[in-house]
Amino acid sequence: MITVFSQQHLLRDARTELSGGQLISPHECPQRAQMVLERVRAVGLGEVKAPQRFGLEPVLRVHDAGFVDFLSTAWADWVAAGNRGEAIPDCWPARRMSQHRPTGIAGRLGFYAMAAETSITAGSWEAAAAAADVALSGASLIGGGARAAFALCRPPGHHAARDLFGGYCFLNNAAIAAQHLRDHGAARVAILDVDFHHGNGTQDIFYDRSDVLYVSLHGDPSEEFPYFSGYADETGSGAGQGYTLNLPLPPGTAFGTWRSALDAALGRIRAFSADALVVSLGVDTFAGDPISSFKLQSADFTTYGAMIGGCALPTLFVFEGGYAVAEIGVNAVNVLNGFEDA
Ligand code: Q9C
Ligand code: ZN
Repeated sequence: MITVFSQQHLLRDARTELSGGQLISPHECPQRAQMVLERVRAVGLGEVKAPQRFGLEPVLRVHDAGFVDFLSTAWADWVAAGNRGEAIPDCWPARRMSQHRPTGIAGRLGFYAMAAETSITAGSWEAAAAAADVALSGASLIGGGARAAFALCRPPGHHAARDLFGGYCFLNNAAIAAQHLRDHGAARVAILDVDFHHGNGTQDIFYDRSDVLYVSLHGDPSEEFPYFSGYADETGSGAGQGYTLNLPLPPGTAFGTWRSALDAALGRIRAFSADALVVSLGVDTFAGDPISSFKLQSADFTTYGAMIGGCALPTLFVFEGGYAVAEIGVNAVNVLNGFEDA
């Protein structure tokens, strides 16, 4: 399968991540994508192509214009306001507070953030925009008849909602790709999110729609980030009722339990009779992941790739999380090899 990849991801290289009361070196680092690219080449997965440029129009099909404007100017505004460190929000529109959008940069940071670990830096916007182009290029390969494609993008996207960034995400690459498929002939698109974390952003974007099914396996939010989204009773609203399926799993879940949940997820996807499948491919379910608590082994990624291949749908893999950097390439590419051998 073709891999779409842009060197522009290197522009997202923050110095800080707020973690455990300290500013640490971010888990979501440039080396992640380089390791996956290296493995794609080592196993001869297929051609590696640069993305086409799509501009903002397909991004604005999914994201709020004020939010996109904020992301594209936040770093300049933060520096102009005299701040010396990276841009980190420190105040939110919490319960019973006003939902007015502030004018100053510190207020707008809190207004558009869903978490505080995703420092905004010089180049973050440019990298996020390139990641969306990578996902869109992958979508257009699928739309053009390819059986599968791999959008090797970073920063990741599934925590980014219509007007929220955080969880290492700025633009929702998978949602932008799914909407692009809808806008170019696919009547029904299924999204399968296998990242360890719940994709609150993707769920939110499609929550009231029946044309895009969202199905996620993830760490139970009562214990795991993003804490306030991903519960089993979130099933969609209005026309979208029944078109969101959350399968939260307890910390420590190993492959036996996880694959049963994947079977249930794939059953729902088959019943939906989608025209295309978008997989939010996070490999932070790996036993060695430093911020997650599932227990998948590297060989399990091959096994579940084959299970996804069994759906026989045109499939776009969009890269999301995974922070065990030494094993990230093997784990991600094992899914793709398992898929192709199915
Ligand atoms: N102290 C993705 O996998 N919380 N995002 C980390 C570590 C944020 C994960 C807590 C995790 C975000 C795309
Ligand atoms: Zn994750």
